[in-house]
Amino acid sequence: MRTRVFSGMQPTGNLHIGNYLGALKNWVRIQHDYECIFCIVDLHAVTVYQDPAALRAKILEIAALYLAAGIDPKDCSIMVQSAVPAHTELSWMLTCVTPLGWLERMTQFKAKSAKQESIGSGLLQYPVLMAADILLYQAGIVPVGEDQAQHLELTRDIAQRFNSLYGDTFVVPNTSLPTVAARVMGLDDPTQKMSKSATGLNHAVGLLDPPDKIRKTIMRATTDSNPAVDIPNAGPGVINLLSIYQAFSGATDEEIKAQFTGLRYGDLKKLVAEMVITHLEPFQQRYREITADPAYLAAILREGAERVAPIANDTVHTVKQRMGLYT
Ligand code: ATP
Ligand code: LTN
Repeated sequence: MRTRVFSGMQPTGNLHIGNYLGALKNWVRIQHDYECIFCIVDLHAVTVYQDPAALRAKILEIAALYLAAGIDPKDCSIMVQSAVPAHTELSWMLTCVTPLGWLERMTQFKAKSAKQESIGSGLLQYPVLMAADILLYQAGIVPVGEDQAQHLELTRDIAQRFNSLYGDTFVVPNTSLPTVAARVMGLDDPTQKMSKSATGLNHAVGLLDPPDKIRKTIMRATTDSNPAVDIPNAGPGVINLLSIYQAFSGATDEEIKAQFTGLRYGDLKKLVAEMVITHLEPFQQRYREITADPAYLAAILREGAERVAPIANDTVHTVKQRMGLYT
């Protein structure tokens, strides 16, 4: 049996090049080597309030973006989390083996709860639901960006704790991070992770941004007070631009050093902008084609859910038996 891969994205905000380089690009790279499930995690999205009509539209947008990036629905399952009720069911069982202290320590919880006036308890439970997503399918590999590494460690801890309490039940998954651009930083502030919930005008390059907007955002990116690229002494803004270029181009560290050392920042930004635009143009073309056929998209999501539901239901059944629940 091929090792199973599971990963997902929240249908919130606009997907950006951080989501692409940190996660989506790697999904496409490994999709034929493993049995892959790529999820749109709408139940995670509602841990903070979402406008219902906007959420419904976003779910389809994310599915179309997965396909536009090159995910092959013949070989991979693309599915919406809430279409498979086993996610919520397993989440409860895992909640009961997860100490509160483990959840309160999560940096994403601390950061997101600091921004809200009133915190829904779903925000605290968020990583348990994520563990359920992964453990439900006995996934061995989870390709994500670096910001999710702590949640993956927690998933491993929850799996191990369940296994030691109730007997070997779950595969303990491994995290797979990209070697370049595992954490793309905000272009307006390279000390902050590029994030779809950030509001700054020049913060992110959206995957659906038109070329002019991409050029503008990158040309305005924060650098440092040096005039030109000097790699060992470059500040975080310059390093960020170089790694965006490297991840899109596939160049080695040596090639990047040779190409960019001594280049003025204005010229560096022009090259980065053109590299990003060259990659996003065909992607955006495919996106337009896919969204022109909503029935096709709906069929893919239905097939995805139908394909994975038996695996998920099987795991829930085993977990119930192990815990002594009524089956
Ligand atoms: P939000 O800011 O709304 O929490 P996000 O931009 O972090 O959203 P998610 O849906 O949480 O996006 O993440 C989807 C995937 O993209 C995850 O695998 C995550 O690790 C990855 N990712 C998100 N931001 C970045 C980034 N700046 N650099 C690299 N990978 C990222
Ligand atoms: N929390 C993740 C999204 C997510 C996920 C998952 C990623 C939910 N369930 C399971 C990998 C595996 C995020 O990127 N914010």
